[in-house]
Amino acid sequence: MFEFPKDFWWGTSTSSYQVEGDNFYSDWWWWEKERDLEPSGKCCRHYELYKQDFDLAKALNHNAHRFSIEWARIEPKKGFFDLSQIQHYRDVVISLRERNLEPIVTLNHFTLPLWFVKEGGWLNKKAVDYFLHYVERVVEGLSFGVHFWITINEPIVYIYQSYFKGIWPPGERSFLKSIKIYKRLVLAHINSYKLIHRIYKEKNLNPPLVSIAKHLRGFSCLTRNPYHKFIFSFKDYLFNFMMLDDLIRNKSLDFIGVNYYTVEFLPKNSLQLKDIPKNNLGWFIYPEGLYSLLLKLKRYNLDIFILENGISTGDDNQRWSFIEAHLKQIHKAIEKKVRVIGYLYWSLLDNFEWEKGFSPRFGLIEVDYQSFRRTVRRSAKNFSKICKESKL
Ligand code: IFM
Repeated sequence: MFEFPKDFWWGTSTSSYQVEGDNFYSDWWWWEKERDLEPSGKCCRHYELYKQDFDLAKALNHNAHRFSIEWARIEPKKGFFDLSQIQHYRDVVISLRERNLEPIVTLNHFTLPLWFVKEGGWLNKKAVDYFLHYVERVVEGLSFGVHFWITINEPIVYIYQSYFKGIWPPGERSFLKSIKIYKRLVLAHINSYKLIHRIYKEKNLNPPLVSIAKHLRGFSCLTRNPYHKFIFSFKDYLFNFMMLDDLIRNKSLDFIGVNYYTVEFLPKNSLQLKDIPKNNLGWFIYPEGLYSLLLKLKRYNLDIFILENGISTGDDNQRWSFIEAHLKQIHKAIEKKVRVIGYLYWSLLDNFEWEKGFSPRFGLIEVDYQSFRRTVRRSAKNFSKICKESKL
């Protein structure tokens, strides 16, 4: 029996662009056409169907839900803030609260308003100011019901895909620009952190808890080869810990938000790898990697919130084993006094997986993209038992 703390947060994560539909003013809407990708279109129609989706989350015994705000809806044109959209997200927060689901709100989950990107995106010297104007409006509007804020989702993944590999908008491939963006995102986070805390203070609200969602990837070296070891410890630092160190040095994290999916092995042709299972996107399934990372995070002496962990698979039994195995590793870490406070599965619904379109199926709930009908998967029902009793 694996018992989790009584006040543990249990639930799922989503992001606006990946579920809402019709995000006309976002950079991705333009990018899909630019690169001839599968269009996100109506997506899961979650923008209209969110109450029905939250009913399902409540029925599945969740007590928390992470979602993101689409900046391009709030500010579709530079300097024009659409109050009806702020009202929409206020209603989302109210709906979650009515169902006893703790809202965990992400301010930026990869997508940006097209006007911002056309003005140079994060490379523009005024980018951080633009972001802060948006953050201020949203936090002013939603502070009444939100305690947990995530400023930026997976900043290093964003930099890698958008400025290094060039497969996400704006499609740049430049090491120098990647470094510039890194600095901008760090600044955007630190300033947002201060701004959010200031707004809560001015309103005499309890201090919020602010963090980022840090994608952590396991790096596991299967040889004693010192060159391999060096490469991996460097990658581990660059991808996993460099930004956390920067943000913690600047006292701008109230807890650590972790997204964990997979691990990289070296050497890539090792015979041992044939026994390690993969998801249907070819990512290794390696729950032990999460355990090692959690132990490494212990040095920061902060609470840790697993904000994403999930699998794309056509086999729902495999999804369930994935969840179970990761929860066991989290439990093991808690026994080692790592302060994990919650677990959110990615994702509540099947959704739009960026350049891969709709074929990956990450959801606890299946979405029929013709009828928009939702079907609760067996894994969701199994997970709901854990959420109810806080034990496995
Ligand atoms: O779908 C993404 C999400 O947007 C960010 N984290 C990883 C997920 C699965 O790839």
